[in-house]
Amino acid sequence: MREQGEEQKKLDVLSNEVFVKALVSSGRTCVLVSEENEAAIFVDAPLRGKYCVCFDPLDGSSNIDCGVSIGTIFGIYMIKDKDNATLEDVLQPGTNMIAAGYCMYGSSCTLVLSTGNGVNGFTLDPSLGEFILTHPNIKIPNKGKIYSVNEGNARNWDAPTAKYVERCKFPQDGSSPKSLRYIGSMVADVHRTLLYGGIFLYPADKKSPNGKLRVLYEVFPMSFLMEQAGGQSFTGKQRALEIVPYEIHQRSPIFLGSYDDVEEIKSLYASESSTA
Ligand code: P6P
Repeated sequence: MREQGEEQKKLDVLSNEVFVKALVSSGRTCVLVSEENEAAIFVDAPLRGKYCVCFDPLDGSSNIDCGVSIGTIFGIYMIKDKDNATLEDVLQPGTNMIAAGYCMYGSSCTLVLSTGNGVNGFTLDPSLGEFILTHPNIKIPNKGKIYSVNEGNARNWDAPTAKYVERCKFPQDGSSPKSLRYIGSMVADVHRTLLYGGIFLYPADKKSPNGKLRVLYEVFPMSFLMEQAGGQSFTGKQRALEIVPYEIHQRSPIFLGSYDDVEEIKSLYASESSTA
C-alpha cells in the first residue's frame, strides 16, 4: 500500500525490486546483473548461493500502456568460488550459461526455459497457481516465413543486412516473400519466432555500431534457447554465445531464429568479409 505522497513507481523499477529481493533471499544466488542496476549486486556472504543470475526484469516495458506482451529474460551461470565472487563470474561467454529462459506476460503467463537439455514451455494456471507443461520439447522449424526487424532503421543498415531484408521482400529463387512481423518487445518477437520459425534481427547500424540489445540478459538467454531448440544465433561476426563480454551492460547485434534463415545471413556477411 502506497504511503500518502509516495510517488508511484514505474513497473520496471518495481519488478526489479521484486526480483532482486526474491533472488537474494532465496539463498541460491551470489552475483546478480540487472538491466535496472548500473553495478552488479554481490550477495552478502550468509545468503550466498552458487548461481549468478543476469536478468532484464521487465523487457519491453515501454509497451505496457498499449497492452503489448512484455517479459522477464534471464540467463544463469554457476559461480566459480562463492567465497571469492568477482565480476569475472558474469563476464563469461554465453556457452558457459547453465540455464536461460523468459517469462512472457500477455494473454497468458508463459515461462519458456532450458537447462541445457532442450526447451520446454509452461503456462500459468491461475486457478492452481502452478505452471503447467504446455509446450514440451519446443523445436524451431528449420526455415520460416517471417522476418522480424525494425524497418525504420533501414537507412542505417550495413550492406549484408540490407541485402538480406531485400531478399525477404523480393526473393530471387521464385519463393514467396516472407511476412514482416515486428512487435518491438523482444520476448514477444522471439516467442513467435521460436514457435512459428523465421528470423529476428536487431542489427548494428550507423547510429548503434553494437546494436541495441544487451549481451548478458537479452542476447545470451535468447541465443541459448534458440540453439537448444535447433535454431541458431549470430552477431554478424560470430556465434552469439561465443561473445566474451568485457562489460556487464555491453550490447551486440543479433540475428537469431530458424537454422536455415540465419545461415543465409551468415553467408552474406561471409561473402562481404571475403571481398573486403
Ligand atoms: P526498437 C524494448 O525496448 C527492447 O529492448 C526489446 O524488447 C525490443 O526488441 C527492442 O528494444 C525494440 O527496439 O528500437 O525497435 O524500438
